[in-house]
Amino acid sequence: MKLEHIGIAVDDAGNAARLFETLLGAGPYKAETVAREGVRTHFIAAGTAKLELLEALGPESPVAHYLEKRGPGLHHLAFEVADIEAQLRRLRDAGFTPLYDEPRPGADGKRIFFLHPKETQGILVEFCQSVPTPFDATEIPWAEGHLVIYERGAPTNPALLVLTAEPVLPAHEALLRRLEMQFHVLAVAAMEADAALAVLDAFAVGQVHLLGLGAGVDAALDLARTHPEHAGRLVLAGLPEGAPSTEHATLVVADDQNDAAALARLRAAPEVAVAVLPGDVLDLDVFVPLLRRHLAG
Ligand code: CMX
Repeated sequence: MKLEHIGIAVDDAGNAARLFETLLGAGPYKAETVAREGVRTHFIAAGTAKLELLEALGPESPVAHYLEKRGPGLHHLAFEVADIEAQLRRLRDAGFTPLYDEPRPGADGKRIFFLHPKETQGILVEFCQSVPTPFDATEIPWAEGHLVIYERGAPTNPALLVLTAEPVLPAHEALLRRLEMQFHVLAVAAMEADAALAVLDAFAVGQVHLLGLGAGVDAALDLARTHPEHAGRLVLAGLPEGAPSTEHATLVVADDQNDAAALARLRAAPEVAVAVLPGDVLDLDVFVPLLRRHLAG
């Protein structure tokens, strides 16, 4: 079980978004209307949890009642569980009265139910379970065939091009779901710089950060070297075969099985930082914060 988000009732979402942008350095990465709950939600990434700004859609919305009684403020805490039906049954058996008989669809691809604050120390508590939305793909013609591109996250976020040698899904689905909170992610299985350029063209993106995964690290480096004007900062999950770019701040994330001499050479290169993770390079709880920190500059 983990704290998934903190709901905050707001009377002016624009003002609240600006406030959190000032406080945290990042505003909402997506907005979504949940008509059944009478709210419009705005999600902000906040470390391992999210903030959910809640605007009332009309006077009958629970959030409108809340604002009327208490003004803007902490509205609820939401905990993610693996099996929401089991959680509802367990709490009912323990004597609680969940607000719904069955979990309902909520924002952000979740099924949710609530416990009334009178049963939970004055705090409205939500339980939720992710029902991930399917990934839509865009195909663009390329060479003899086509490229399959997965686009996630708000186009207003910094763009991040993910290059991988293997098909993007299902191997990297969990990673993309984490990255979409802060980035406009374009992910493609492509190994040539020209293919990557075709993707940028198709999505009308000028400059991107680059994330190379596995054999995709050399594709990322190749794009940075051949078209430096398109590349922002680089994250390479794996050791490149070629020399790193001398112009772009690059983070190489390697595992502790990698060749020590190759790591030492990379460490000595200008603009390159190296992180060595024990075991799995793509341990998301470690990898994603490292990537975010590096891309934030
Ligand atoms: N946190 C803490 N206390 C709250 C509260 C909240 N979010 N909402 C209401 N209360 C308190 C009120 O202050 C009031 O306290 P007092 O009796 O001491 O004055 C009491 O609970 C009853 O308030 P009410 O306005 O009469 O509210 P209701 O009992 O009619 O409804 C609730 C409260 C929790 C059942 C209703 O807000 C609800 O159904 N909430 C769940 C749905 C929801 O909030 N959806 C929006 C979010 C959706 C999403 O995240 O996707």
